[in-house]
Amino acid sequence: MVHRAYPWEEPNLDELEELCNTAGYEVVYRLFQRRYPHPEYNIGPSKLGELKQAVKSLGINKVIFENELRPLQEYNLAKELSVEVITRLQLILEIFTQHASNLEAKLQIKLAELKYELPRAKEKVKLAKRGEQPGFHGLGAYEADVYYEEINRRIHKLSEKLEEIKYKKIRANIQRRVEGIPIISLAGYTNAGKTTLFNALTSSNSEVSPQMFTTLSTKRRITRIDGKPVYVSDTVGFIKNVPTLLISSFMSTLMEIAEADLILLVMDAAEPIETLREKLDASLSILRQIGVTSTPIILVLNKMDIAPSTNIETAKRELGQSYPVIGISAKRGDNIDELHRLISRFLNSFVAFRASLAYSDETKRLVQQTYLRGRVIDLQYQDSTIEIEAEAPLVVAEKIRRLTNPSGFRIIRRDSQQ
Ligand SMILES: Nc1nc2c(ncn2[C@@H]2O[C@H](COP(=O)(O)OP(=O)(O)O)[C@@H](O)[C@H]2O)c(=O)[nH]1
Ligand SMILES: [Mg+2]
Repeated sequence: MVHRAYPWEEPNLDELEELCNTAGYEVVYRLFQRRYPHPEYNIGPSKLGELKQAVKSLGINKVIFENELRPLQEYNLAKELSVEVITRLQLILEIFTQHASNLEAKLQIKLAELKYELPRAKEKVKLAKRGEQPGFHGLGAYEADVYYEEINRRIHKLSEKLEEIKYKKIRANIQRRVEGIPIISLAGYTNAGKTTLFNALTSSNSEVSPQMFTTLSTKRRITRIDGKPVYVSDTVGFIKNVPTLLISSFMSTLMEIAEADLILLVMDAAEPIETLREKLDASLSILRQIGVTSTPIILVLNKMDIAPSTNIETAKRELGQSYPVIGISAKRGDNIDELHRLISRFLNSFVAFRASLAYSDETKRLVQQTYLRGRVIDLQYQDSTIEIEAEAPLVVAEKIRRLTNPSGFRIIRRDSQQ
């Protein structure tokens, strides 16, 4: 990994390493340099010498730059180092690709790749004509303008296709609802322990990072919680400072979280409490952006085995009012049974409630869900609200509670097991 920073910038190699691990790479060498970008190599020539040495002696097969590189720099580096050189942006694209679970996300990622390539296309072809290098294979056979036009044409085609599939996506969603198996999504920052928890919950033994290829296994498995089938889905981690070009593909890769019946927001409780607070705020804001307005959320404070107990206590005190909070160690299996019970309570218990809901599409959907999955006792359309009395699974009732203001929701009876 390489980070060439301006004199006023701080090293960002720790974060880059987390991303490398998530993508399935093992990091064996770090290089940091403060200087203005060198026109030919980005890093300075003497640092290039050090890097070249390291690539040889450690048998490195890919070099990842924190910085964006111009095609000329990318070409020169690949030529000097004889290995592929990619940037943070391309690394993030690899992570998205591993996690893209639906057609729309896959196309969004392809689109981002092409948009990244377009302004670089002509120069890359010209460079490739000087001789093939890692990352520049085959390009030399093109004419620069032809290659550019080809990419441009594919961008337009993809954009059209993305419009088309919006409708299909809605149908797929309905199909799953009919199937009626609830989905639990694991959300949270990279490195929080989502994959470890995914494995603990589905008790499978697929590898977890930092080993290679963690993320290549299936991201959604069916398992049983309290005897009933549920889908558990290991989603792409939240990433700090996603490059603007990648926002759409990031959002659509995350979109499967919005389909969930229950979200486990996994936090690394071993981090300083300030970081925890910041990441939690950022996580909730990302969830809102992808349309999670009413889905129930359980806060899972992971790495309890190494976290200061004050962190867990503080989080429980500060957040216990708004969310169920549970401390676990996914790695050691501590409190996993507790978590099972908590999940089961959300998925399997029924509550009877009265609620007063403002008219909206979301309201309509929730009333429909209450009809499908619960029992509506009384329903009245008022001028500006729908008054509903019903019995429904806690996940549905919780959605309704989160849509109403505190005075508009009242539980009549809870824990009537079905
Ligand atoms: N000490 C400790 N480490 C953990 C725990 N859960 C996960 N880890 C480690 O944290 C790192 C990231 O875990 P991973 O599941 O890949 O995180 P993800 O990026 O959220 O999927 C790995 O090195 C795990 O072994 C835990 O409960 N305790
Ligand atoms: Mg993971």
